[in-house]
Amino acid sequence: MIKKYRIGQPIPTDSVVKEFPLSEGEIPYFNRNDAKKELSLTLDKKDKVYGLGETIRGINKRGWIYTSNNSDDPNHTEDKHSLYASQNFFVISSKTKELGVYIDTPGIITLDIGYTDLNTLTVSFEDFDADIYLIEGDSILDIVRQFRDIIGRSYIPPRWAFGFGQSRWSYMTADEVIEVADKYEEAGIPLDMIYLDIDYMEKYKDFTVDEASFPKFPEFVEKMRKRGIHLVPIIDAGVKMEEGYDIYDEGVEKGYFVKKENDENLVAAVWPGKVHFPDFLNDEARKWFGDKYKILLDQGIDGFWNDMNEPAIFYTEDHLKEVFEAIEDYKGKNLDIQSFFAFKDLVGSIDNNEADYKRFYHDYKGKKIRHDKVHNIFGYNMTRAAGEAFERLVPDKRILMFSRSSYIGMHRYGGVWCGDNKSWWSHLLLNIQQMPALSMCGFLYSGADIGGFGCDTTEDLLLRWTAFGIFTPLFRNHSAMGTRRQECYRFDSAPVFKEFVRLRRALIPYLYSEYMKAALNNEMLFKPLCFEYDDERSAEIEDQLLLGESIMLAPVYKQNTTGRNVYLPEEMKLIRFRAYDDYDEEILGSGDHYLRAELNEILVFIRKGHVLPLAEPSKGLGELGKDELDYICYEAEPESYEYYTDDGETPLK
Ligand code: MIG
Repeated sequence: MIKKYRIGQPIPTDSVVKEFPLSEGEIPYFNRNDAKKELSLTLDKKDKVYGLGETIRGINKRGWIYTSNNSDDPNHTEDKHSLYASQNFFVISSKTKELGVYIDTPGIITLDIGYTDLNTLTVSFEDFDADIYLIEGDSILDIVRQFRDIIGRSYIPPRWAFGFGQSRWSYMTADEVIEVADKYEEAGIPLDMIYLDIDYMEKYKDFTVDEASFPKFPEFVEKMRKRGIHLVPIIDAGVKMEEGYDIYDEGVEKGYFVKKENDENLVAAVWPGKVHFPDFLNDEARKWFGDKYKILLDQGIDGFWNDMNEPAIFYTEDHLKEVFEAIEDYKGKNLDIQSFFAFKDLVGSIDNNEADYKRFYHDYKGKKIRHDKVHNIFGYNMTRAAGEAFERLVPDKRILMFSRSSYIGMHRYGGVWCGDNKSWWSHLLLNIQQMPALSMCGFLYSGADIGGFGCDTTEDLLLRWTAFGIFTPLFRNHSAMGTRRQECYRFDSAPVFKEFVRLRRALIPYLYSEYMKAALNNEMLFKPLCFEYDDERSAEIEDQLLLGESIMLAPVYKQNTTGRNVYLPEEMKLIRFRAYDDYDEEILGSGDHYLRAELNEILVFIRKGHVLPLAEPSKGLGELGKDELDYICYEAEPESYEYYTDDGETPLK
């Protein structure tokens, strides 16, 4: 049962698609403090808190402060409070009750979940305006189902998007892209997409292609398609200021860019140099920007990733001017220690400066609204621009779409990648822990940069991360400029990567089927063990996941280990894969096990009464009937598996 309460006058986010009558009276469960703009409740010692989508830290969110304030911060360390997303849905779970809470506000909120006081959960608001949805149900899964029902169906990608993608910031030329494809081919590792990062563009101008480095682009796209590879270009939020660049000229003329108080367009700087930001919150501007995707669709492109849409700002012209003026003041003065630090802060906080988000306005639903009040729905609306455009422009085709910044509601238009992680073992664990929270919030087509984006990867980290990545819908190896190259063919373990990616291919019928069932029935794709098993041990397992109805995963995420401890809440069948057709199996009783997993092995646990369908890798990406599959069963018959398949291409009504 869902009840909707309202505090103040919330700015709508369009995240909830069902109409609800407002419940009157006090908000149950919570203490409301208008002076402090807070809602709080007491947690029982045993209560667990799950959700919040893409954040740092573990699966149970207790013991930290999370701030919903979409941020471009490439240091995803434990001390942070915000990443790129605001997904304000969580479930409080205990033996006696389950309560789902969705706090719908586009502004900044802070969730203190047992940080200040171990047993108090406090939500504080910058503006005390929000719709609060309280969801009661029999189980966490029931609550999630109800929640997902009111926010609308998750984005459905084309089936080919379940393939394997290689990315790098950046492949600079068409020749470099061809080389990647060639090397993968030589190594026998299947590759389905190559991502184009910002350098494919002409001077970082959205929807342009650099003629010199990517000549005859449509033909190139077609040539790669014939090899089975989709090129997936990046789109950035900022539009380069350059007269004669049609998108800039049109945006200026039609007034589609965000404006300052004095009605001038905001001038910020990102990769293209000076940019204006489209006002994605304005219906007309959103439609206009969305239509621009056609420029690349017409050249054969069928997938995109939207970046820098928090929005990331290197500097604004106005703030930079202020900084330079202040520096003038410092000049010639003898800097005492206080002023030295003030000076250092001044210069160090030019990018993504909070004050800059208060300098510009949106024309949103007929009102002029300052950006910081709607900050968290900016990236969402950029991706919505694309998603709505695809429905108009290519109604018969699914388009791959995922975004860096997100808010609930965006899950209807695309997935997310988890931003600029690092080549750290701890970030492999973070990836594992983010997946179920993303599932709760409807972001099913998601994944992290495999191998790590920042820092130099190591061969063993890339192996272990790929061994987990073969299970995430978005399966992409990506890394930053200046870091060690991490394409799989560069390592002695190329033959192992080959078997891993082939195993992924073999798993696609299962992954796709489970994905589609999750999308169509509002189920979670990745679940913590305790969402299905109610023993106390399961409640504390944060490094194993259930994936779909049939399997449990226990990835290895520590360096220099050839195995790990695995907890089984019930008897299961362990499949130790070395290749899709080379594995051994073993029945394991419930309880604790230390299990060997060498660098070339992937452990999959089949639940009792369940079935894992597999395809021959060469066929995995195609539309396959039930009788074309192999099955690994544990006390079940192949027939008992509910298999979903379709053409993988036609959008669902
Ligand atoms: O400021 O386009 O998260 O995936 O490679 C960095 C370059 C901008 C951030 C994205 C990353 C991408 C990079 N971008």
